[in-house]
Amino acid sequence: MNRRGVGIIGFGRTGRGMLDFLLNREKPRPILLFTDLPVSEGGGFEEYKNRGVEFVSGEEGFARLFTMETVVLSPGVDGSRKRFRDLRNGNVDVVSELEYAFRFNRGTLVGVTGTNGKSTTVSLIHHLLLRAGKTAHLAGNIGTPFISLVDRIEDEDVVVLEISSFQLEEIRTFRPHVGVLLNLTPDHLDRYPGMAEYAAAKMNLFLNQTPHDFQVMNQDDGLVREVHGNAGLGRTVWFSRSGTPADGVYADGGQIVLNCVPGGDRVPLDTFPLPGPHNLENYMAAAAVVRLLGVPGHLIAEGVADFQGLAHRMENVGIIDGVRFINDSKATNVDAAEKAIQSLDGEAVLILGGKDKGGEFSRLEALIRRHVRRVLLVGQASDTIRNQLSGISEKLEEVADLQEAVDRGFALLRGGGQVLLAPGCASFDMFRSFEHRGDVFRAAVSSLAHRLDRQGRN
Ligand code: UMA
Repeated sequence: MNRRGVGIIGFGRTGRGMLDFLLNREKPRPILLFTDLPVSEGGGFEEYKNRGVEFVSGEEGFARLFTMETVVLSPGVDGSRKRFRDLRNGNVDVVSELEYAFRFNRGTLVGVTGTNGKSTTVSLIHHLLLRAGKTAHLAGNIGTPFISLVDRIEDEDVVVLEISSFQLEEIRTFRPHVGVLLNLTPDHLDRYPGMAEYAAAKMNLFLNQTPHDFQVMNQDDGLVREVHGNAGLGRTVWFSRSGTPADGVYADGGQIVLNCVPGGDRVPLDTFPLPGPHNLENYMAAAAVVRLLGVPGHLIAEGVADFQGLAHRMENVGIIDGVRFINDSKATNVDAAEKAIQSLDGEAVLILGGKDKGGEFSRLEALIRRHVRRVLLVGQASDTIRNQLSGISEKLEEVADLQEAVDRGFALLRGGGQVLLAPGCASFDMFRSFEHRGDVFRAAVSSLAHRLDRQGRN
């Protein structure tokens, strides 16, 4: 069969990024956009149609994909489903957007994966590279698809990619010069049969590396150490909070030792503004990456000191009468919620819940006992969480929404403490995204402040 054209599955950020790239540059014919979900008017739909994109759906639409040379999957689309296997068996080149974009890339690639801390780490790497005077781009799971900026990348540029396991599922040639695996804990078990499959997808990051490439990995994470043997040919640079890996990166006497380059280097620990042990790991990984890319220790030290952190990650959204409200809406799995709780200091109320992803909330029981006065449950997963935390049922209370959670948390802690939103769940039961959930939480805190203000004045 004479195959022609490119098919794209999904009309989200990835699908639109692909369409823009193809229409502006490659102009293959035809361009098919397939989606399972109804495509609403707007969002560029009419414009794309007018520029020649064919929108298809249903079995008939899917059959058209068998005539395509390449089919690009959006990350939210599960490529292990039978119909995608059939496409592959029909000799269609089925790839992820990451793989597709890589084929046009000219810059040096840094790819960061792991269950948690990816966004903070890529943002810090990006910040440190810019502060050191390099031209650096930030893309991937953090929001902008790689394909949307690949055309702007010059030979000397560095591209820092946040990469999810979904994006690594359909990889052929994709090869980051520096790959980072931050940690591996249960997540997305609604998509993968088990941890082995999830970890295997993550390990694709290192699949095509050569001995000139680097694998920056967390030595303190048992599962990372276990899967490390499958990590291809790149040189491993371990980082560790507790050990002193040879030729690696570790903490020593208030500094981070960067022995990943000949002669080594050191950067201070105390100027790094983000709290908690997990952020120390993110810092170590980021410092290792930029040092490997030639940024000297003194410039890393300068850059770290003015790094702002990110919205929705342990973000302080306000203090009302001594009660601090912390937005960690990005804690979309149990492990991330656990890390957030570990960073708490003093009296606390925790808001948990949302759309369950198969997480094991029972793991949090001991930690909650120690650090949390009351857990407020919100959203679809409330019953599941209640069942899993039955040993501490006296600490659990259900609320209808985030406004009630904020008001109740404040009432419980009058006099001082912290209300932490670290849901341990996806946001899609009540919100468009974790950002939307965090914004609603921030607005609920402002609303409480206004109401109290008015009461105070009356
Ligand atoms: N669709 C189908 N069939 C499906 C699923 C989706 O047709 O079975 C279509 C629908 O038309 C839908 C569209 O696909 O509108 C959406 O595609 P998508 O879910 O892949 O979302 P994008 O808008 O393309 O965003 C994706 C990432 N989303 C997911 O991985 C679910 C974004 O990560 C990423 O920022 C963006 O690409 C740019 O690279 C978000 C995310 O939730 C933040 N990531 C997960 C996480 O961090 O836990 C992995």
